[in-house]
Amino acid sequence: MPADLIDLAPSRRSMKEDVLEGLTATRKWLSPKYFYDRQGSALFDEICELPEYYPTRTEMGIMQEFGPAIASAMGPGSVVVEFGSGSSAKVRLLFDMLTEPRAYVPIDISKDHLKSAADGLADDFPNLEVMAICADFTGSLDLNIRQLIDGRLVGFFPGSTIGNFSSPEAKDFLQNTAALLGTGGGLLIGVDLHKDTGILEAAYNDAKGVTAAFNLNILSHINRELDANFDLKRFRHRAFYNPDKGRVEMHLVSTHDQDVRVAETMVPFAKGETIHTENSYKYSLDGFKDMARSAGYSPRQCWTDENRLFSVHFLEVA
Ligand code: AVJ
Repeated sequence: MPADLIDLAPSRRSMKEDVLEGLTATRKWLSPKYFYDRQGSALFDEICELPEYYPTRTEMGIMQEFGPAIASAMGPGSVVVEFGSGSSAKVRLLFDMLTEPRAYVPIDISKDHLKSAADGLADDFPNLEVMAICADFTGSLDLNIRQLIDGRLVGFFPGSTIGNFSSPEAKDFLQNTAALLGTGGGLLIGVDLHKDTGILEAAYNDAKGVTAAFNLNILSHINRELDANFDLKRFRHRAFYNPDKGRVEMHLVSTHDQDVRVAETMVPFAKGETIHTENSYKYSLDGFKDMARSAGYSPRQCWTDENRLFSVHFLEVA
């Protein structure tokens, strides 16, 4: 049976406003949410398989190793709400270990990808009610899931997607999810940890160039969606660790002086000027727990791999 889909996708107009705001700023930037068109979502799935990209494999290892403890923290009969579900690969691991999960509510901005992932999951778990929601989960989610489905709401936010947010944004996100999940609700969240710069920089500069293609694809997405004329051969991928900010930054560097048209606006680039496309913040275990507390959660348990590369936390709405 195909999954239900509720479409709250943001309009084209808001993408245009966002993109032009970023590209007309003194230091140009784009929101990483625009990486994820069909092609970008597929490239991200490819990144997750790369030997240099440790987060996916490490997080899945943690979930497998501590499966029984995670399942008992989440409890039986839960409604799993996934923020930024993508291909829904990790949640399969979760459904294999949970006791009688009641429903799955994947929320993602990429509609086609969301629909096919939700249908696949509904096929493979016939007892599970699947209700997909196409929406931008970075906004305050004006959604009453409890009205749609009953059961304990447990959020799932794997992959250290929270790393894309600055600390006020991360705190906002946690506050919004706590409100959405409600008293008694929980959140299982993957958080990437501080580590050696060499490991971090390799993870965002893979030898096959998949991360570079993923970064550049944001320009194709803008070309198609906003009738722009970026020449992808005139931009280059750059990623590095910024130790002062505790984050990996990705940029697109203009290799020439050039003018690019985006909708009706001409955007000038100097040679060497960059568009800042992503931040990926890294945390300490205590730093993350402190933030969770300040946002209205009680940290209950956390699990890591033996090299302390990555962490998975279970929080309860306080
Ligand atoms: C999905 C935001 C967790 O920051 O590691 C992977 C995205 N960017 N390679 C990350 C990403 C470049 C990823 N997150």
